[in-house]
Amino acid sequence: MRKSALFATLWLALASGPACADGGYRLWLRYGATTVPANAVVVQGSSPMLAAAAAELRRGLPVGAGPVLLANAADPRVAALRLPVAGLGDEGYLVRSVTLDGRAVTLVTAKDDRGILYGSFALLRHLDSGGSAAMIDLSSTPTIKLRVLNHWDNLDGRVERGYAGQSIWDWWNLPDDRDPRYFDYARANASIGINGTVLNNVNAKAESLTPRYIAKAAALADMFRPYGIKVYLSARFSAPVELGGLTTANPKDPKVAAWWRAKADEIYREIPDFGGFLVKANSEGQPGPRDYGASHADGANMLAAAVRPHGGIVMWRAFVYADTDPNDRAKQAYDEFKPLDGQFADNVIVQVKNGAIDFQPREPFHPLFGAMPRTPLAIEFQITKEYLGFASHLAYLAPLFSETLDADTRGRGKQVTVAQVVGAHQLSAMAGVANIGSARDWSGTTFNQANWYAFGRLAWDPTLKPETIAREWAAQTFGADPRIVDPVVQMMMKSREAVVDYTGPLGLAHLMATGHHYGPGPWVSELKRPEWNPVYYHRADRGGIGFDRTRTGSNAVAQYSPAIAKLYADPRTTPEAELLWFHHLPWTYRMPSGATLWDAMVAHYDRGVATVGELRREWDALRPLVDDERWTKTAAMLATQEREAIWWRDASLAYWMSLNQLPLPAGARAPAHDLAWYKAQSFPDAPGNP
Ligand code: GCW
Repeated sequence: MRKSALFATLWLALASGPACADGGYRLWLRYGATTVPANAVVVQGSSPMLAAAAAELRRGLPVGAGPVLLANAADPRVAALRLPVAGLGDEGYLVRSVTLDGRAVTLVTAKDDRGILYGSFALLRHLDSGGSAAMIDLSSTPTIKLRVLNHWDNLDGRVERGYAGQSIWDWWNLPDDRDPRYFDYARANASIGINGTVLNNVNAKAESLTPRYIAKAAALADMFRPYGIKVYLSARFSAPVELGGLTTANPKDPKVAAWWRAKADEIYREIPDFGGFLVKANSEGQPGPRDYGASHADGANMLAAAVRPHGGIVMWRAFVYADTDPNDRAKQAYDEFKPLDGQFADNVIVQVKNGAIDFQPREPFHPLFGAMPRTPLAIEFQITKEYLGFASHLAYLAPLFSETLDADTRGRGKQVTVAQVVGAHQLSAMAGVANIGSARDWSGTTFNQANWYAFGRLAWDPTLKPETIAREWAAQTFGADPRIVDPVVQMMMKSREAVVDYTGPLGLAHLMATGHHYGPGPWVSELKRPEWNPVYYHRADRGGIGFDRTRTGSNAVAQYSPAIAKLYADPRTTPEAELLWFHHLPWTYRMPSGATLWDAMVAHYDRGVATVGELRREWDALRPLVDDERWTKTAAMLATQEREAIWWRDASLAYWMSLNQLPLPAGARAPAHDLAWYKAQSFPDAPGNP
């Protein structure tokens, strides 16, 4: 048996099976019970970060592995090896099997301690996902500089759109209680390259900027620092009024700017490496510069000036839309921000959601990507699944993330992907709305952990393939045995498309029930703001369905580059998956397959439900290979998902049929209840509601 195969077998025996059951607490870092001797890991130099890297290797290296040497690329012994380290950038690493002083060692090297930390985790990932312990040669530098989690955690412990328990931040008992869970949080994030975390909700309370809360944030920052993770805070724009007693928060008022400068100085005294502020302004009732007739750039630049002396940044969200604006909601952020291109200070990054509406199961890429060449744009994804079944549906999100990152912003011929737009500036960032909570397994089920994992991996390298990420996650999470990895990867890879199929196929979006966004509500039409109603988005009636965003409608297509706008302008050249996002079409419209639009829609709903049935059967077959706790919880979630997929299908079809008066295609099952029954369902206590 090869040495690596022996490791893998031993590893499997230790890492899987009921003896090691932990309810998923250890995430993908499921090291064996036996650790290598301390001298199997040698560190050249000393710093808290190097110590963290070495401790992780001692915790995680398979028995018999080593020796591993952690050393800076400038170390004379490393330099003498003439390794290809010149191309390594900040945080980049090289991990190589080398011979030093006649001895075989695994060298983890980099130009900075962060690189050594990430290289150590890369080595563990390599070994845990079945990689050989011999002839190791791993090297990578991240393309995106800031890889940041956004916690929508409120100070009272509730998490907006959180489905995995309460906030992991025990605000009340911080800063005294330094829960070991914070340390495991930092390890997990470092293992996938996440280097920043915004601790509080973008719907922010001014209190998070009071001395009491700054001290709490400082305690977390202290714990995260050895793992390379900076702390950021969401800032409420009106804080100078609420906390400072000023009569205005007008960014053009010198007293306001002075208040923020003093506040920034105060924060940096407690947290010297504080990352900066994240701001949701003039959006969904939040205060902002527009309240004073000032622009988003005025607001962002004023805050940026406050953190600039300390090296901080401002992440300013472009998620704005207003009921006073009669324009298509999908156009509003572009209309507001595009004219500001070039007006932002150089320590401001404008944070743009992946799509123009709101984290739907599928959206075309946001037209701002590619439209603001002089402004760094961060991309914001939602890791928590507000619109994809909360924590109880299996939806592996890497295909969704990659679909946007790989999208070409210019159209054929001159390819510039969204990922390239995001990576084009010195300041580059990818943000993910966290799905982490106090649940024992952090994310609500084991498979949700994969979305946290995939976010980090793609933020590090947006060109990684979703399947590659699924494979390495599955191997680390369940053991590197193809009998489990292959079927798990297969389940993951089809799961998101299934959710699209049973919630809103062919480019439909925003069809969910009110407030909590749980379950179907395509009929909802009575909410105060027009764009909060699903009927606003699907525009279905007797004759047809879909939102006309071409020249005859809102002309949102014109916000894309000419080549792309041209494709989207015609239903025949619009990708089928985005058809009804851009076009209002008759129910009888002929699809390329020859089927009518209506029949094709029903087929999608049916395929979605059928795929969830497959997921259940595939998971059932894996029972002997997964510990009871994780298997049982996932099986229960998949049963919920199947029930709810049927609910989504049936409720949606019952509603569409009430409009189009068309029969179901031959062989399609009638909805289980009438429309009135679906409309009467109510879930005031659904989790995650703000
Ligand atoms: O997705 C929507 C959510 C809100 C959220 C908002 C945002 C934090 O329904 O709960 O508020 O987006 O991104 O600001």
